[in-house]
Parts: sequence; C-alpha cells; structure tokens
Amino acid sequence: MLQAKAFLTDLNTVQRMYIDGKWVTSDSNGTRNVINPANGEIIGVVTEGTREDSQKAILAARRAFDKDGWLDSKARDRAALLNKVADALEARVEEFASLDTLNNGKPLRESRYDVADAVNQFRYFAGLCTKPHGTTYDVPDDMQAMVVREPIGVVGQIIPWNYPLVMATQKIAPAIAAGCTVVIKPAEQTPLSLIRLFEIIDEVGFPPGVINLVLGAGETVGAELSESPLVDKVAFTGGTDTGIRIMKAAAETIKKVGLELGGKSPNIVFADADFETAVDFALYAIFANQGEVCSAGSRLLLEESIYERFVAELTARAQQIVVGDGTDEGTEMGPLITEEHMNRVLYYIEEGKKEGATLLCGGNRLLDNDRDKGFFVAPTIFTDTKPDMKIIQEEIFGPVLAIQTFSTEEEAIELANGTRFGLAGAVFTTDVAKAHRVIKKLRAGITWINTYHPTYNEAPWGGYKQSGIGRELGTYGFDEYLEIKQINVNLNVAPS
Ligand code: TXE
Repeated sequence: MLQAKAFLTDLNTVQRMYIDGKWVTSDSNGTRNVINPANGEIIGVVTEGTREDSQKAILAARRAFDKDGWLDSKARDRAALLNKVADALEARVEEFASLDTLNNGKPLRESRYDVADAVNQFRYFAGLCTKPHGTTYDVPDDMQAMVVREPIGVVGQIIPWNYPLVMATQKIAPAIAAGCTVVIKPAEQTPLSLIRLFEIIDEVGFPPGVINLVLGAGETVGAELSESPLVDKVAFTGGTDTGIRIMKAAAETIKKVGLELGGKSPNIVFADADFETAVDFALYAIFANQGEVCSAGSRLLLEESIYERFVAELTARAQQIVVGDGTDEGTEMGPLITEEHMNRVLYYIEEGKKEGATLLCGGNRLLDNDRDKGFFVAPTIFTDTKPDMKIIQEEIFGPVLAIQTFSTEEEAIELANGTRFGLAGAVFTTDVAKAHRVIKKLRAGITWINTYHPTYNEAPWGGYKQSGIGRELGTYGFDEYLEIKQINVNLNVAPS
C-alpha cells in the first residue's frame, strides 16, 4: 500500500487536462476529488472540465488534422511515436499498475497485466500501420480502379472506469496508427492513470492537438464528443443505456459510432467437461476484476447431471476468495468502484432474493476488519433462477453469479441466447463437435471453448445484439478508424 501510494500526485496539486499540447485547468475552476474505493480516501484532485473545454479540445484536434499536417503524416513516423509511448510505459509498469489499483480497486496482479497489455497495444498498432492496405479492381473500362484507406478524422473517445488505462490505450493506439486525431475522456471516477499517460504522450513529441485529454462529467464533457459536428467518429465503452444516448446524439450528425457495451454472458458447462478446469474458469469468469467486466461470465449454465457436485465445489471455492485492498499482494478480489455502484449491485442481490432465487453464498457487503470504509461485496452465487429474473436478464457488473440448468444441448443454446446482450460466451466439453455446434449457435462476438476470458490484441473485440456496434483491436479494430475511398483513373487521357 505504502509503495503504491508513493506514485500518487500531491493532493495540493490540481491535476490538469491536456489540450492542444498544453496542460490546462478548466476556466470553471471546479475540481473533483478522486477516491480510492478500498477505503474511501481521497487520492487525487483533478480539474473539472466543461463542455467548453471539450469544444476547445475538438477545435485543436480538428486544426491538427485539417491544417497542421497530421493528415499527411507518414505511417512510419506515427509508428515511431507509438513505439516510444510503448517503451516509456513499459519502463513504468509498477507506477501505472499502482495507480489503476489505487483508483479502481482491482488487485495489483490484474493491473500489472493491464499495463503490459497496454504496452503491447501500442506496439501492435505501430506495426500494423506500416503494412499495406488498399485494393485494386479489374473493371470493364480502360480504367485503373483502386480503393485507398484514409483516416476518419477527429475521433472522440469515452472511457469507462473498469479498465482505466487499457480501455483508453486500445482506443488511442489504433486511432493514431490510422492517422486520426483524438479527444479522449476518462470516466470521472478513474482519471489518474490516463492523466499520467499524457505525461508520456507529451514527452515523446506528438504535434499539438493530435491527442487531447478532457476531464469531467459524461453528460457535458462526454456528450459534446458525441454531439459536436466537428467530430467524425465517437468510440465508447460503457453501459448500454449510455450507449443508446450516445448513438442517438451521434445520429444528428451521422457520426460514425463504435460502441462496446454491456453483457450477460453465458458460460455453458456440459457433464463431459473436465471438472476442475470448468470450476476454475467458472470462478475466474465472474470474479476477475470484481465482476466489473463487460464480458464477465455472469450466467453459469450447468448440465443437470453434474449440478450437485459442481455447485458444492464452486460455492466452497468462492468462499475462499481473498477479498481486500488490491494493493495487498495476496488480494484476489478488490472493492467495487463507488458506494453508488456497490448499492446498485446490492439492489440486484435483493431483487434476486425477492424474485425467489436461492442465495448459495455471499450476498452482503463486507464490513469487517479494515474493510469497513471500502465498497467490498462478498462473492455471491444464486441458483434456482428463472429466465425472466432480473439477475438473469440485467447486467449487474459485480461479483454476482446466477446459475441456470439445462438437460439438452438445444435448451442450453436457448437459455444462452435468452437476453438482449450478445457480447461473450463459453462452452466447456470434451466433445469437439458439440463445442463447435454450440458456439455456432451462440449469438455473441467473443467466444471460448474450455477456457474463459483470454483475449488478445491481435483479435477483434465486440458484441452482437445490444452489446455493441463495431469491433476494437486487431485488423478489424484498425479498420474502424479508416474511411474507404475509391479512385478511378482514366487510362485513355493523354497527359497534357
Ligand atoms: O457507466 P456509463 P456508469 C455498465 C455497468 C454499470 C453501468 C453504469 O452495468 O453498472 O454501466 O455505469 C461517460 N454522453 N458499464 O454509469 O454511464 C462517463 O462519463 C457521453 C459497463 O458508470 O456508461 C464515462 O466516461 N458520455 C461497462 C463513460 O461514459 C457519457 C463499463 C461510462 O459511463 C454520457 C462501465 C453521455 N450522456 C459500465 N454519460 C463495459 N461495457 O465495460 C456518461 N458518459
């Protein structure tokens, strides 16, 4: 804890935004306290931006793109800048991991993984942008017909609080690689690591206006990014209801949207699965990152014949999870992000009980020892659920697992697809053909067989149904920051 705290900025210093290559304080003179969810302590004070600050940042990004030459920047130069960011970030893993743990609550081992992932994102997209892209066509006239890819322009990026660093870097890196300019806003709860990343962005020498950081509320600073006619694309990760608002606002100016929204992902375990592997991953699927993961395996679908044995083992293991301050190396699960969010999770637990589900373990806030000032909720498992219950249909975004049972493959598929979401899903079985049959029917963008959660920067991330639009990461994610232009060259006109 002490070592992690050494990375914090002095509380007498108001941390600033980064607009047009300069560190600035909002004219509002307002500030916002940043809280450690493990103990409620103030760990930072940041300037509170306004809609006008967003507008200034958008104008700077527009100018950098349209007038100052970023549109003509060379892929090799952009790659060099991205690689410099990667190197600088890699040299400061402990610092960035500590900031995310202090600010978000997640265990240090998870934050360290996130920082490594962020480093890799800069390297991956640095590599990708110098590779060939574009196509030529054999057309019926005497014409050279081709398609080139060009940067979309100014991009607004809105970040959630569950992965404060890595959700930002997976948007910044492809946008810059593609040649866009960026205005990015962290969640108001978790700005610290992104502010620190801008120290690196400042050091490595991006031209003014190419990457801008705005801080403040979603309804003002964030809304401007989806509403402004000067922004060409808005990329958002967050709740589905906020995603709906952003898409409606973006429709007014036919802005491109990338939406990575909520989930209620099914984890299907057949009786022939390797038992220990399936139990391990069922726990990891829901309790990693306190369950504050869009792709969390929040519904466990168990084949009836293994139900008793599986639930006994799962419940025993869930109760052994070490819940505490993420900066303690032994901690396996941290606190929820805010008191408000904790109360939302506890509300769903109460609803589950009211609707008749059986609580197998957890279900309460943890207030003992030194956890009384933090927002800790015990690992919670419900069974005896019905498909229309809130705990089955709604994203809880906390350490709450709801079990459903099935007796046939068809029933498993029907239950798995029975929500408005379609982000992720997994199947555990030793029957390869069955695994593929089920995955083929699963209406979800991210799937696993005999594992849960591992994903890679090389592969596209995103959802079906109301879990989102578009993809992030990989070549598909890169394409989302590129426009498509056709060029037809008349080969019969003699040059004058
Ligand atoms: O998220 P919001 P909240 C889900 C999860 C959670 C629920 C609510 O179920 O319980 O959402 O969390 C910005 N225009 N997820 O309210 O509102 C906001 O400032 C533009 C799932 O904290 O989605 C922040 O930067 N921007 C999830 C970001 O949107 C707006 C991750 C996310 O906040 C805005 C987080 C507006 N009108 C929550 N309103 C995931 N899928 O990973 C807010 N914002």
